[in-house]
Amino acid sequence: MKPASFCWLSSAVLAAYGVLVVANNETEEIKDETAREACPLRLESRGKCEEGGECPYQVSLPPLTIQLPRQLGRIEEVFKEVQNLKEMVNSLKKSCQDCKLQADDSRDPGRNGQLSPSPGSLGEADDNRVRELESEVNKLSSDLKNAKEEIDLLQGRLEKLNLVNMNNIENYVDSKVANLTSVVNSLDGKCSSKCPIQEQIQSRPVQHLIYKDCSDYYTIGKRSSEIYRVTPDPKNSSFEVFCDMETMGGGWTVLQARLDGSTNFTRTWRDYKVGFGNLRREFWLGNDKIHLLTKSKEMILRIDLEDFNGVKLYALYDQFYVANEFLRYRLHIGNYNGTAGDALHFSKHYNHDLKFFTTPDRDNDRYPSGNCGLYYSSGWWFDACLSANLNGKYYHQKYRGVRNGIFWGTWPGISEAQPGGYKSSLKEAKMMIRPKHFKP
Ligand SMILES: *[C@@H]1O[C@H](CO)[C@@H](O)[C@H](O)[C@H]1NC(C)=O
Ligand SMILES: *[C@@H]1O[C@H](CO)[C@@H](O)[C@H](O)[C@H]1NC(C)=O
Ligand SMILES: *[C@@H]1O[C@H](CO)[C@@H](O)[C@H](O)[C@H]1NC(C)=O
Ligand SMILES: *[C@@H]1O[C@H](CO)[C@@H](O)[C@H](O)[C@H]1NC(C)=O
Ligand SMILES: *[C@@H]1O[C@H](CO)[C@@H](O)[C@H](O)[C@H]1NC(C)=O
Ligand SMILES: [Ca+2]
Repeated sequence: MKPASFCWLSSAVLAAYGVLVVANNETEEIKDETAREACPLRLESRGKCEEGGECPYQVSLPPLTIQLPRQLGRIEEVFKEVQNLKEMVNSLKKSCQDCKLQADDSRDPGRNGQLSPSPGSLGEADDNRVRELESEVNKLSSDLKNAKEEIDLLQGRLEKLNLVNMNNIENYVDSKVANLTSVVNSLDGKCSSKCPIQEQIQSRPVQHLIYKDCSDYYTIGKRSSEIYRVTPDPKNSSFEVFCDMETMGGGWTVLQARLDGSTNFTRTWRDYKVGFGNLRREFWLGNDKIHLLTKSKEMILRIDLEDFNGVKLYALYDQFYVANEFLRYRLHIGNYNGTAGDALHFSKHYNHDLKFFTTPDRDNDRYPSGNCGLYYSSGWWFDACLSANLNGKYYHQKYRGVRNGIFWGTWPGISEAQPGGYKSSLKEAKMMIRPKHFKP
């Protein structure tokens, strides 16, 4: 199943980006395990600059064959290669210009009587050739960039598709087991004193149950908001989470909570990966755990927010998925509903959907000249940079300077200028998820 999807993806990409010249037989190329890494462009220095003559560097570009590696993860390397090519062409251009200047310098009248072709015109020809090359490489580079973005997207979808299929079966088995437990639990209540064999039945199945998230605890009758142990992926470890069994019917697994500034959220990639804080107060559950929870079932996200005036609003997204670490915990978020406004899709330029996770020590954002995580003291799915940042600094009152507080860009009045340039931060924030098809 896996190889088939790979091939489908590869040929889809190859078909879509036919601009790239693919060597010989496409199908053979796809099967080829080893992606060629050699740089197809050769830049050769041919000794010293000839007097007033041609540029001593030679580029051999054709047949300009760029191979899309079979392993999609390698596309990034190819992209880098093309960047290198581009830089090489740039430096080539520079050295040709230098060469031309040198040539001009050495064109002293009477220095020697040799009749040489006008260096000026030759230099221009060189320039033109280089410019052509440059634009070709630029085009190639942007094609490849598009391909890369498309692949990232497809890869995310593919990952989910596979999981959906796999989880259909897992969910079916799990729901059967959950049903069994609830039956056992209800039996349990009925025959408390009699039934000598009852104790045997009582404890056994419960031990073997797998609770993937808080909604499973809700299903077996748990109604108190508490810490529970969940196992979203039976092949992976189990861990503790805080379950909200009250909001909108309950069954919510809480991913993040802010309420009093007791936990510092300016943290490293490693900290955001494994999680930090206190599950009963302020915490980040951890990106690996969030990934496991969101790949286990189709999840919806609820965000509850409160400001210092006691205004409480919420945002609901009908899909929420966080990719794995290899895909830099990319965020996938669905349609909005709620009262707080859709700050995660604020505008075309501020959109947190499909963005990678960035921390002060790991820059995956879309801001080219700096690290949004460092600037805004947070780990988040930064764009360039933000219209929402729920992991910002905790401020107990209004603050000035960089807007690095807990921020939701569609909060009523948030963008209105305040006297003295003060900004307000949110007082409480909470992010939690629940299976899409869960009915409390
Ligand atoms: C090219 O691919 C086709 C289809 O898979 C295959 O039948 C053919 O043998 C290949 N040709 C070469 C030269 O490898
Ligand atoms: C458990 O399964 C039985 C039989 O399939 C069904 O009648 C019952 O409603 C189920 N209970 C729950 C809690 O899903
Ligand atoms: C939070 O941690 C960061 C990084 O370790 C540190 O620079 C900052 O001072 C801490 N903030 C508080 C309020 O302790
Ligand atoms: C468990 O999940 C983590 C986080 O996604 C992953 O890195 C790890 O490889 C998984 N382990 C197993 C045994 O699947
Ligand atoms: C948003 O939620 C409300 C309340 O649950 C519901 O009535 C409404 O249809 C939803 N709107 C959309 C667009 O889903
Ligand atoms: Ca950056």
